Amino acid sequence: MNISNNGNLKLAVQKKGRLTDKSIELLKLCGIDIENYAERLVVSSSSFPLDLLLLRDDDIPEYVQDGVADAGIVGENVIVEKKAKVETLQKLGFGKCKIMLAAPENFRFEILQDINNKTIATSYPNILQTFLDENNLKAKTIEISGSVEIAPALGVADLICDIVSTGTTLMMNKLKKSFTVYESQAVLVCSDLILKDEKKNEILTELLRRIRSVLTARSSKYLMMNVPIDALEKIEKLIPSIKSPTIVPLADPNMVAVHAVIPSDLLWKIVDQLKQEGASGILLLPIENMIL
Ligand code: PRT
Ligand code: ZN
Repeated sequence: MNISNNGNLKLAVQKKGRLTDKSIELLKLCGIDIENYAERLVVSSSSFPLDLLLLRDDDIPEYVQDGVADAGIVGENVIVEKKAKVETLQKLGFGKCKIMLAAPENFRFEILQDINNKTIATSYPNILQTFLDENNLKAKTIEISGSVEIAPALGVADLICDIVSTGTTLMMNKLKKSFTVYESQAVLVCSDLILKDEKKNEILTELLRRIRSVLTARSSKYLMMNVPIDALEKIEKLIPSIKSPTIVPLADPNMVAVHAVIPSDLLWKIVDQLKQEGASGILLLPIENMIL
């Protein structure tokens, strides 16, 4: 069957790069198996009506905008830079990075206005220009497609505006980061054209439902602990769980087991108070999925 009209949802993901493994892993957690994708441009899932299009990330916004792909997973930075007319459905919580201004150590950079009349090298001229306009700044921008961080050392630019994640690249090039121009993460986007196709819309809605379930599960943990019955009321107040906690009787009539779904970072904030109230045997377990 011709892949272009087999009725499957066409989802574009990055072929080989920082977003590839996390995109495939997310789909897997959604029950969408993709096999042998490394050497292929198009792969169909064996467990969901979806064809994966493996593309360079820079091409994804346009492919989705034009409806060649129905949806895509790509960095927000690329969508905004390409000014793509697509709909953002969901932030995905990976591929997080900042586009920042950074300057050589001897550049006096205290206030934003210090960049007025300076030259800035960047791979993101549109995002930078929007930032300059919004802040009433005037600087010259030079577009460079790779290794932006060496531009100041080459004398091509006074400073740079580039993606920063850990900051190691800047440090190695003796650049100091200063202002954040844009914050990005991977997002699921879709084409406006998909609205006309009822069947594909249904598949996309199901994909989005599964993705949201996985993301909710990721940000939650399953807490189990034993607590004295007398302390139950106080302990329940400490746990604003999604549903009221499950209380299970124990052999000791003065104790109960409490099970609750809690936000991942909550336990560390309340653990001392829980212990003070007599909680013991505290276990925190990962949740693989939460059906919404
Ligand atoms: O081949 P293709 O065109 O598909 O890939 P690519 O090389 O253009 O993109 P890739 O795989 O590098 O990045 C894909 C997306 O990941 C980006 O569009 C961002 O949304 C996101 N992302 C997250 C990053 C980073 N973190 C990141 N650190 N993209 C790039 N970097 C680079 C940055 O350009 C700089 O050179 O890493 C360096 C800085 O990293 P640190 O950790 O040293 O600060
Ligand atoms: Zn790219």
